[in-house]
Parts: sequence; C-alpha cells; structure tokens
Amino acid sequence: MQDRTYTADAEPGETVTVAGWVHEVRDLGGIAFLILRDTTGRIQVKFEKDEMDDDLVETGLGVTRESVVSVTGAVDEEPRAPTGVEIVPDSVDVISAADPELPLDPSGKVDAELSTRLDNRTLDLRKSEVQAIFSIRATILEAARERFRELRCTEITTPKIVATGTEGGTELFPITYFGQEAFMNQSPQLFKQLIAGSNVERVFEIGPIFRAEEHNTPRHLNEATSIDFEGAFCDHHDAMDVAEAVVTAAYEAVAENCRDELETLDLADDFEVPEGDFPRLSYEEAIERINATGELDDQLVWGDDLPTEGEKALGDDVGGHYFITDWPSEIKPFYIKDHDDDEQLSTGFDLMAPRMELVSGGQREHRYEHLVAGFEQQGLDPDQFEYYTKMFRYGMPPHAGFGLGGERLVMTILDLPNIREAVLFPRDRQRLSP
Ligand code: AMO
Repeated sequence: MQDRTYTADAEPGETVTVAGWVHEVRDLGGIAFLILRDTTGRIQVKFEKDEMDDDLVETGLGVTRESVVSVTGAVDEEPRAPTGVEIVPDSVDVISAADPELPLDPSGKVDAELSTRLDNRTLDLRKSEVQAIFSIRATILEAARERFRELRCTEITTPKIVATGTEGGTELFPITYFGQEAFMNQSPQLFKQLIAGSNVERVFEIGPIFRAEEHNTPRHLNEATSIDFEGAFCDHHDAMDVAEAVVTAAYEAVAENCRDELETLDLADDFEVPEGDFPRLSYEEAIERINATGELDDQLVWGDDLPTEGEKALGDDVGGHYFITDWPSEIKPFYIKDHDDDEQLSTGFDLMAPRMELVSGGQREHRYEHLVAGFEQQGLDPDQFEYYTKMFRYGMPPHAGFGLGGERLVMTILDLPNIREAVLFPRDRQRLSP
C-alpha cells in the first residue's frame, strides 16, 4: 500500500495512514477507541462522538473485531494511550470485514484447544505469543545457517522424492512416480554423503524429512525439518563439535536478538545459553546410569534401544545437554562406521537436550567393501543402492555428519510442551490439512 505507515513509526505531528486489524473497540460513551494492530504493534484511534462526523464514528465503532481497516488521521501525543500516541481519524475504510463469530479469540483472552488453533493458524498467529515462537524459529534457522557458513559449509538442497529409504523401511511414505514405486525422503543422508565426497567437502541442508511414524506423540511429526551436516575428513568427534557449535549458536542468537519475544513468552528471566563442552557419555555408561535411577521396570541390557522413560530419567540425572557415544553397531544404520578396533561398537552418537534426542550422527563407512557388507547384514539389497555405493569406488574420503531436528531444537530452546507448537502446519496421524 502506498503511503502506509507502520503503527510503530507513527510520530506526533504527522498525518498518517495506518492499516491493519481491529484488535478491539472500546466504547466509553462520549469517547470511544479502536485499537488497530499491525505487524509492528498497536495504535489507539480516538473517536469523540460529539465532535466527529456521524458516519465516521459509525464506521469506526461498528466494525467487527479482526476486520482489516485503514485509518487516516493526525497523530497526537497522548500519555494515557498504551504507546504514548493516538490517531484522531479523518477517515476509516473497512477493507475486509471479519465475520462477527470467530473460531478462536486472537486476543488470547479465551483459550482454545491446540487442534482448533491449528485448524485456524492464520487467526492463531495473530496472538503475540504464537508470533513470538515463529519469529524465534526464524532466528534459530538463521543462526544455524550463519554458524555453518562460518565453519566453511556450503548450503545444499537434495531431492525429496527418492527411490530408497535410509532410516528403516517401516517409516517410509510410498508414492507413485510415473507408474514406478518411489518414496518421500526420510533424510538427505545418502545425498549429503555423496556431496561431501566431492570437492565441496563440507555441506549443510535445512529441509523437510518425511517419516511415516505410526505413533502420535508430543515429540514426533510425520513431516519435520532436518538440519543436516556432512563433512569430508571429519570423524565423529568433529561432527559432535559442529553439532554443539550449531546448537549453542541458536541459543546465543535467541538470547541476543529475541529479548522481546522471550518477554512475550515469559521466558526472559530464566533464559540460559548452554555453556558448551557437553559431556560425552558412552552408551554403556548411559544404560548403567539409567538402570541406577530405578525409574524403569526392567533393567536395560547391552543392545537395547533407550526407551523414552530411560531418556527422561537420564536427562534429569545429567541436567543439561549431553552426547551418548559408542552405540552398539547393530542398532545403528548401515552407513555408520564401526570402531576400527571393535566392530560391535559404532561411531554413532546422539545429542540429548537433555530429556529428548535432538541430534543423531556419526562417522560414515567410507570403505566400499565394508559398506556393501553392511547392507547385507541389515537385510538390505545393495543393488538398490548402487547409485550411492558406486561413488565409493571413485575416491571417497572419510567423512562424518549429523541430522538435527529443527522443531525439536525450537521445542527444547523454548520448553514447548508439544512439537506441533513449533511448526506452522504440522503433519501428524490426524492432520493432513491445512
Ligand atoms: P534420525 O532419524 O535420528 O537420524 O533423525 C535426526 C534427528 O531428526 C529429528 N527427527 C524428528 N523430529 C520430529 N519428528 C520426527 N518423526 C523425527 N524424526 C527425526 C530428531 C532426530 O534426532 N540420517 C540420520 C542423521 C545422520 O546420521 O546424519 C537421521 O536421519 O531430532
């Protein structure tokens, strides 16, 4: 809109046109106020009924909440107004009237169920707390990109329609690709490795991953955002260093750039940036410590995956971010390299935040024969992966990397109770639209 002024920029003495949503109309009798909201904040528009044109007063005060209006008028200083200024209108235009009945209350005075909120995300996002989450999410992704670039990584994007899965067959979404079976990609895993094996060496990707997880939990999505790293001539220690640097950078950026949003979310007073040097516990130590908490009915034994309750118990015990390293080879995917001196033990690692897995990664198997043997051990057909394995015959450096869950990062930084709060339009068992 030409000549539109944001509410935050309206200065006393000017005549301006502001445009936005009707937050509230407050009629006090002889005087009434329309509170107009735009992306920068709110401004009070004053109607003195006896001194103004009747039509103008009727338009301004008859408009329904959340309608889109533009107001032209003089800006006056007014210490009693919430922002210290108010507009005395010459004209009010109703650009798009809202229905009088709204499915949820954007002023937040009336609580709504999460499902109602997600069905009406446009209205939900008019609430400052919800906007704060997504503004912080944008800052987090920006900080991750910046830190990767500082670490000499190149941003890549890889196909989401693929011929093979990488993270377990049962979690694949099949689709039809011109009559041929295809899948939505579970992870950029194989592609990022193929590019790390080129001269590009260090890459990162921030993009969607698709998991046909059957369970509906507060920490799982069927479409998530993965923050992936892969680096040539890196081992699992280097990859853990990068994961730590990216997670810490996200916290630092939020602390530095999102003071107002943290205030809005009531988190400003207690917000802490983790100090780094996250402890690195071996899987063996992890199961011993979980068993020692006495929180599980059955003791864990070597080879067990960690149950959610175990992760929570150990997270409480450690109290901050920590890595779990040296996982049993048999429970890590085929592309993770085993330790040279013990092939029962893998270089795979997870980063816990601290009660939930945030990252998993490891050094990769870069030796062709070992890689192909690994497929067979996991019951996979190496022929199907020939497009990938073939490149390991033409000079593949040692390399390592990780995948970091974008929504889980936002969720843990802001202590959100449900991962769906961290994604605009979540995909889960019940939700395919909007
Ligand atoms: P993994 O399957 O552990 O590893 O995924 C990596 C990280 O992605 C996030 N994540 C999810 N977040 C929400 N909902 C889901 N359904 C979901 N699934 C995964 C988690 C998890 O830690 N290729 C490997 C990574 C690698 O080795 O580089 C992989 O995908 O935060």
